[in-house]
Amino acid sequence: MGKLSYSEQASWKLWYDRPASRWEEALPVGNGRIGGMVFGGVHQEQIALNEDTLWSGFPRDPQNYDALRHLGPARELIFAGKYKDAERLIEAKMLGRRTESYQPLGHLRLEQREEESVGAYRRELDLATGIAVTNYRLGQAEYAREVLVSAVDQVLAVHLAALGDRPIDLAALLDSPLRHRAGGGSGPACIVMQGRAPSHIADNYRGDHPQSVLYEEGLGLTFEVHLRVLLKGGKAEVDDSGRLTVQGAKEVTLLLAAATNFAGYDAMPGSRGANPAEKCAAALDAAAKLGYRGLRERHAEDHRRLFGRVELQLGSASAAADRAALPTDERLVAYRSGAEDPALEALYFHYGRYLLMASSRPGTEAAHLQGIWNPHVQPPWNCGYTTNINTQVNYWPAEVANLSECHEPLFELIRDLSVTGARTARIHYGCRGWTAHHNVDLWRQSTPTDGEASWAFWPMGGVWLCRHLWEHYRFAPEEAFLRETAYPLMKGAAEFCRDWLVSGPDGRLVTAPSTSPENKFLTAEGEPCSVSAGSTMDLFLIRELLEHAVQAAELLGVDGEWRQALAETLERLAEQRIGPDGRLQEWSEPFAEAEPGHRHVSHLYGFYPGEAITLRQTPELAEAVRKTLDARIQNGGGHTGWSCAWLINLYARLGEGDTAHRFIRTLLSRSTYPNLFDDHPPFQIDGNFGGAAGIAEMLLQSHMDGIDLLPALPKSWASGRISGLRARGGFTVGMTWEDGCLTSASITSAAGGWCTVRGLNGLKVGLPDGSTAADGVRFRTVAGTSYWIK
Ligand code: FUC
Repeated sequence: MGKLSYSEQASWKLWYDRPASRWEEALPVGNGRIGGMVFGGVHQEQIALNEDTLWSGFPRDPQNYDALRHLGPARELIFAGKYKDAERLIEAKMLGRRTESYQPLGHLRLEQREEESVGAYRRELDLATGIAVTNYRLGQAEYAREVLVSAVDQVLAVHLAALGDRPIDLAALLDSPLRHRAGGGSGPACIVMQGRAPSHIADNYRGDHPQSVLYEEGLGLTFEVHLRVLLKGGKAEVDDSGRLTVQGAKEVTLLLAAATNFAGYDAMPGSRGANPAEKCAAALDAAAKLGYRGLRERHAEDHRRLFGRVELQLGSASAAADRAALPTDERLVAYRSGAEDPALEALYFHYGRYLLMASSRPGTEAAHLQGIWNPHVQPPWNCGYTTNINTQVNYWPAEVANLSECHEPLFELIRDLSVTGARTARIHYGCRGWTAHHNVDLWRQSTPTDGEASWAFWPMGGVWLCRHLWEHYRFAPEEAFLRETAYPLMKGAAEFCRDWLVSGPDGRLVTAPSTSPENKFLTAEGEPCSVSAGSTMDLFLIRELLEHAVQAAELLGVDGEWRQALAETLERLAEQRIGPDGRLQEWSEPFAEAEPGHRHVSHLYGFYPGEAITLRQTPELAEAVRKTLDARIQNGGGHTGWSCAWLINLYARLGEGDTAHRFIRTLLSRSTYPNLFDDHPPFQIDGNFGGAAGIAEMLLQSHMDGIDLLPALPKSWASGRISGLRARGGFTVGMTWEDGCLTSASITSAAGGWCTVRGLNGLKVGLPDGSTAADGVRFRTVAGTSYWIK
């Protein structure tokens, strides 16, 4: 990345003129594993901490050994049209236990002298460097405090410097809402906090209810947080309670390491040599040798390597600089009351990329409902992996927004689920292959949870997740990944689908019991019910996975007979239907919806993220999608953050840039906190990721056998430029546009192969032999070559 101009730098910052007064105003930092929420307080600073393996629970067997006995009877009830009875049977006999909860680690708290007045205050998060900075004046002295979490060196670092000759005096301490004790560590300048996570959380109230937080002896994870101080001048000491005081320093660096005794989803905590104390000490020893400057440099370089791949500017640079002069919370308020601010929308896109980098890096746990940031012992929805929409939305931007390696933790999760889910497939359903349901936790629970069938009974979680493996391969076509990682997992999930499908009354293959995530229809008696046969989403998911598995097997030249068997299953698989009202039916019957404005639009899966329906190849079905969307929205659909973000992506695929943009406005105005976190409500990070993916989808699509440039450009983004977006086939794309028209573009091929570009607006693709390719004309690319469009 070249040197940034001032306006560009400013447009990559969130900034505020006062400290955060609540968690949702604090600024997130993270390295995929350790997360911090920086409040930017002056006399009292707090950084809320997280570590991504700190969950309640321990490995146990969640299978319901009774479930299988009831599968046959449930199917009979469904095919006899007794849907409500089938639902009751499932809820009584075929479900499982709730998943565990992601836990907060605690706080690093800093205190500075209270007696002096504060001035010249500013706190910011620089997305381009991954550093949160708080500047302030206390009395006559100016202070600058920086916070970063290094992915290279696995520590959180706080650096405080005073300008002029004022010495720094401060106190630092660690605490946690979990059971813990803190005290001095080895050496005068160390604090160690040791604690335990609950062995089980029995209910997910919104808010903390201590009576359902269990600490059973010898069960549950333990954690350690170690803090070490490096000083320039002055002295430090720690008292028995673990309070560290620094006096008279010129510069202070606090290094914090955190770890748990997590030893894998399938091993008791502390086994396999997992030792959090050693891990923390090793990270701090190495970081202390580097010192703050060394750490900062290595962090900034690593951060820029990923973040700097994509640049987006919407609207003019001068307008962006004007808007960025306002504190981000005030800017959001102005936007909410109607101000045009394309640069804020671009900032939201960059923030989505930043958040993915900060919450999901190779070797870490995948990003869950809150990424890695969570202050609650009993978080909303356990802060888990909800795989009937939310977990997947988190990763929608991963490939297109050029953060392919941040996708990897999801693949590890899928790999684990293929193991636990093979038991569930066999024990719950008598099927081969593997399955996962709607909620997954650190322990890779693959069974249904307890609760209602409408959400808990959904054995399609693994099928949807497999789409991510195939997409990763399409964006970066590397055969080794396909052969070693993607294909075996896809094959197992496809194997489950084949066994799971049954012949319906008309002889076509359907799923039964089947639900359409979280929505209900009205039975003939007018009762809301979730269970029937062959929901549209199930059919889309299974068709897509089987087709991908066939293609993958062909590419790899393996499993000829099995491929044939899949092709036969595909022949017999039931199809989605258009209802009498012209909408895509959500269920196999044209049932009335119990909630016509439901937030899930599961039956549109085949349009986005799937591509069974496209504007060009199946225009009639695309029209049914449009009608379905219109009806949902008229009835209040899209009301949660992620649901609104899904609409952005769907309208982008419909080529309706202005409507997509209207939902960007809705997302930012209605579902966004001052720190730009998505407000589901409450905080849920999928809206951030889905929104970022939607912005990319408006500018570039590559799901229709070629690359579509600016397929859904709204009027409000009349001019702009982007570089570094990725397209399927291994291409990287840059574009500039003015007055709503493409003015130049470039396409770089990583893997060679054929390429077709559309949306050229009269421009041509220049080829190495001096000839050109026009809109929609296929040309062969050479790996490592860039093609200019002028
Ligand atoms: C599903 C969604 C909710 C929420 C929850 C975590 O249940 O329907 O809106 O996102 O997951």
